[in-house]
Amino acid sequence: MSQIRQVIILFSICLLGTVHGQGSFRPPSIPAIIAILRYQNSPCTTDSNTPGTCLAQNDCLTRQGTPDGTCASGFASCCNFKFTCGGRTKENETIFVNHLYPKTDNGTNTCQVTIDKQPNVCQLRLDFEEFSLAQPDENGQCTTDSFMVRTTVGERLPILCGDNNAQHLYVDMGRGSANPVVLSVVTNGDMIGRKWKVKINMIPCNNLDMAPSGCMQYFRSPSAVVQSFNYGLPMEGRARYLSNLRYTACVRVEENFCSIKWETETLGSFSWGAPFEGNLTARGASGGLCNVDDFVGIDQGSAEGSGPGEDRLCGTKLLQDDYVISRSKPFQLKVRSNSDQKLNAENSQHGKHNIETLNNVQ
Ligand SMILES: [Ca+2]
Repeated sequence: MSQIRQVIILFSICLLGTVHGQGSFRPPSIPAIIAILRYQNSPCTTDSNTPGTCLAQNDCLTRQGTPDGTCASGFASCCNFKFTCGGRTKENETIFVNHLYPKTDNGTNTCQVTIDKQPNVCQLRLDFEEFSLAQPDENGQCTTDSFMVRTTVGERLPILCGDNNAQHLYVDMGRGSANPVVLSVVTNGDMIGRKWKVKINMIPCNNLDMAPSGCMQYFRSPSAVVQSFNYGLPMEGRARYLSNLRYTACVRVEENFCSIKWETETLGSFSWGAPFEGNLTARGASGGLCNVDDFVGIDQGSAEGSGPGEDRLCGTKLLQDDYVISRSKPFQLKVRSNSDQKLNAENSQHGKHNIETLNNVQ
């Protein structure tokens, strides 16, 4: 079979040589033949910066792909099999993009793809390499645009919108279930151009890469930046973060590490729920004071890293010095927001942005 394909590729190249050579037949050089035979069907990167397959141009078109850049030292096409609206896959590392990617899409549309479950796959990891949808409304809800994950097992995942570049999600696929996971992006109106590029990784059951149960986000390095969805600069009269959130971000506990320090990257990069204290010298609130609105949960959190600490933090600062130390394992950050964003919007709250570092404290 592969020999037949090689013959077809060589024939295609000869034909192209004839056309471009304006009638004078120029056989491909020996290095060209070697390059084509060596690289055909191998992975390449398209000009759109997505994974492609190296094929002779005619072969790419026959297989419903789009030639998008070159490979095999320029003798063949990097064939782009774009996975977009209406697609269905069971392949690892598939990349879901908007219809016109790398250009933006606008208008009203529903774009849906289906990921079939393989028997040995238990989780998906979705990496938002690019993600730009309309901002949430004044209630913090994704009413203009929304990104949804539908699954029949595990926790319900939040509906997302706004800017979420570099964010990720873990999706539970269950062990026995054969039900697929459906990703859908619903957009409304022509106000903005939308763009997304979501890498879909399939994680085998019992694999070390699996996120612990209940962790919708999982950070596996000793230091990482943990942002709320749609984190960004404050917007006057709008809350950037989403309402109705209930999820947990987890950090892997490294060997011999006893505590975790959650620290804001810059002063004022934490603003989550009442009280709305504009004075940065003021203390952030904790404990029962946070029950009235949105909060983040860190078990046994305190500035000293000792004692019972607090498990709920809120306001415009993390405790008194914008950091919290916790010795409670596993290392988790629970994120909660209610359905009422009126006061959050009036105070232009923008979310949370933490750098976490681990301390090797005995
Ligand atoms: Ca709220």
